[in-house]
Amino acid sequence: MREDSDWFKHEGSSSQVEGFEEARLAASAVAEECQARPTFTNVDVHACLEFERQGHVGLRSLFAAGEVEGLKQAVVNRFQAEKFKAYTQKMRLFAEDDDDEELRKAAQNCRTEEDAEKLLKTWCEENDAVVPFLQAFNVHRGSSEDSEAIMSFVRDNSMGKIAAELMGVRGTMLYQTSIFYKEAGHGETSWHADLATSPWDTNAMITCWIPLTPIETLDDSPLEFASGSHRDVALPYWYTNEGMEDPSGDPREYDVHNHAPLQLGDCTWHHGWLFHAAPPNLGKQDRIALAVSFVSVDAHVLGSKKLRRRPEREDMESYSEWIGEVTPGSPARHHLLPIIYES
Ligand SMILES: O=C(O)CCC(=O)C(=O)O
Ligand SMILES: [Fe+2]
Repeated sequence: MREDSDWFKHEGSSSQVEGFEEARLAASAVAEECQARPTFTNVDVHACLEFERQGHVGLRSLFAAGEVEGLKQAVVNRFQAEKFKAYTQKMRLFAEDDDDEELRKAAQNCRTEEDAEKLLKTWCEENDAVVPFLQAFNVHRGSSEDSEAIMSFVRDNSMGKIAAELMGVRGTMLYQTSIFYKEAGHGETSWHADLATSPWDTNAMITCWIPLTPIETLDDSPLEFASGSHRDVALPYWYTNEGMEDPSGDPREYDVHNHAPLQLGDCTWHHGWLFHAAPPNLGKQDRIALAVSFVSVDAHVLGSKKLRRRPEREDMESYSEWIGEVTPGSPARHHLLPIIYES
């Protein structure tokens, strides 16, 4: 045997041995310190890795079920208060998609919730359309008891910090809250990426989707995610909106994943560029969810120069109150975009 093949067994001098011992002690002190102060204080490192790779992660029992019951009550109350707006928002979108000036005017002239509901239902019947869901934005704003309960839920559960840890950013702003109210029989939520509808020039946006009714199976309309699509720069670069309509089909054939069953207290988090959708609500109950979206404190507001495209218009109501009061192309600072976590 050659002498140098035995190198790892050599005893070395006593000072070398002491050096190794010192290094070992130092390494174990670092390990202990890391255990005492882990980098990810709220989120397990595996969850961070899954989010990084797949663009989504399910966090089970993140919230206490009893607290979610309280949140549900506040959300339902806020939805009742915003229902008229939710009907007219849907009609505006249908009118835009179908270039239907008559519907746009009729929606504008509606004065009561009953009239708006009737107009939407009649239009859908006549046009063979199914309402996918009703949506109410920014239900955490305002000084009502219910808005304050929603805002407290976000803060008390350190949601801004969890968002920062999952995205790997130093801080987060609360961008929007959104109720998705899918009555029994309402249709599918089509494939989309949230950042395509938002006025942000960033990769750092995340949404926590909190089901407020139990989701047992696909029939209860959980979110479905095209795993890994948040990293697919080629998809939006080469394809038109129509070409990206179904990322689970040709040409991408993404793995489509959902996190059902989801109990009260469970939630899912998805990246702003991740394609996601939801099947129709075939269950017997209404399906209610609250989506809470965060962006990095360093996120820039989208400018208007040399853009390939502009944000799709679905979420315009959500940011119309502040978009004119921030500097395009700069980090966003506005009282309607509260910084809720900074390390
Ligand atoms: O609840 C839904 O059907 C859609 C939710 C969604 O798209 C979101 O939270 O980003
Ligand atoms: Fe979405």
